[in-house]
Amino acid sequence: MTQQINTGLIADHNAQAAARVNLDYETLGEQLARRGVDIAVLKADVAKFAVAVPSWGVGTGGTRFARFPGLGEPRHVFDKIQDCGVIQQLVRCTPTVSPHFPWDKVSDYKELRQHAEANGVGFDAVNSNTFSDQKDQPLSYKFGSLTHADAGVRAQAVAHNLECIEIGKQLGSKALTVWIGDGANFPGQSHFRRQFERYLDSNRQIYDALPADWRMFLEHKMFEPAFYATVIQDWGSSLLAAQTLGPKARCLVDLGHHAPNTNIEMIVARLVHAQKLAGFHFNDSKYGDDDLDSGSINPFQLFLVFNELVDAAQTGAAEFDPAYMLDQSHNVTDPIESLMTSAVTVQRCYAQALLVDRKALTAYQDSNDVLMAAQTLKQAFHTDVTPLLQKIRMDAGGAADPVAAYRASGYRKQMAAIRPASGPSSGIV
Ligand code: AFD
Ligand code: MN
Ligand code: MN
Repeated sequence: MTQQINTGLIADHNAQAAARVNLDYETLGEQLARRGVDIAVLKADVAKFAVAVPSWGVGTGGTRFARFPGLGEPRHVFDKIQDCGVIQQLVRCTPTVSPHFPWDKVSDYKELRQHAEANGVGFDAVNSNTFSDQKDQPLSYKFGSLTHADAGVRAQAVAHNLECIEIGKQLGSKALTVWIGDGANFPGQSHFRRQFERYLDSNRQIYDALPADWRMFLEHKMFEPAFYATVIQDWGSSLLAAQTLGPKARCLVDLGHHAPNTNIEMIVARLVHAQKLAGFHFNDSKYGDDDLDSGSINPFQLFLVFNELVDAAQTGAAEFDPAYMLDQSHNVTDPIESLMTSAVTVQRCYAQALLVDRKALTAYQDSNDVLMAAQTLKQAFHTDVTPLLQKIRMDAGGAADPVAAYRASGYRKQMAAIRPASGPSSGIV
């Protein structure tokens, strides 16, 4: 296996941190023992947690206004996979990459799979792209794709999704994520019901081509690029579509795809109830689809989402097997640093949610002790599980402090010398 970051450097970094981490871990263990929690059991559980990294996330993103490229950006999917390998090497909770097509198209997928294996990562859900036109594409998606009024455009969009499934099979994926930008920018532009029916009809053809052990993740998004109405704009439309299509279709929740202040954790609870929760695209936002680092704006919301997930797992909710992915765009930070930080943040929220005293919470809920119910959640949220996460990483060969080890490695500088600068470009969405 190719280890991009010198393993000796990580070992030295960890050796310097070991005494402090061990002491903090012991102290945390004592605190948790007083609450009836065995830290060793917690550690074993949290060590199993994994979140996928989006292949597009390791490149520098941009806004509608501009894209300011970073140093040593990946030139192609092989570079992207290598960067994802670095993330996994240091954080040890990101063993898979979610690729996006046609962006990540190659001529030899066996070679790509081997390259991923060599970099210590596998593949997660494949993502299709019918929200932008590609060079040499016969028909345009300007006015929609899977829901386009023209049957020819719909057929082209369906064919692209079928191709994604074929590629995914070769990469070892088990799911296809479908997000479309289709909708309308002006009242009257499209017929709401007919457009939704066309969505179902197109997706039916994709659904029918899914292998038996595959799932189809339907991702809703409130707005953008359609600013008046988006076909799958909310979890209601997504659920309706998933229920119409069948058991393999499920609803994917991207945290940035809701109106500000939406109670996302409650949407999660509803989707669990309906046995239709596909999984997540984690990111954070203040205003819209900001794609900021997970937990950077509202970590409590992320914790509350995990509170629902842990509750669902512990109560044995049916058909409950969510897929976890990051979906972020990094405009002003080093993407590798942001993705590592987010992966650890998501893992942290999972650990904190495991600390909720559920027996006590249920008793407080049933006796209408509102204040203590809220305090029970807060007690878990306020627990600093940093030493637990550090210990898990160090035991697995990762770094006590992934960002510090990454900076010390000089990886970005090395890449800047190999990978040519892409130069400033106009904005992307
Ligand atoms: C979109 C969605 C979706 C998509 C991505 C493309 O979040 O997951 O694949 O952006 O950049 O807003
Ligand atoms: Mn997303
Ligand atoms: Mn998004």
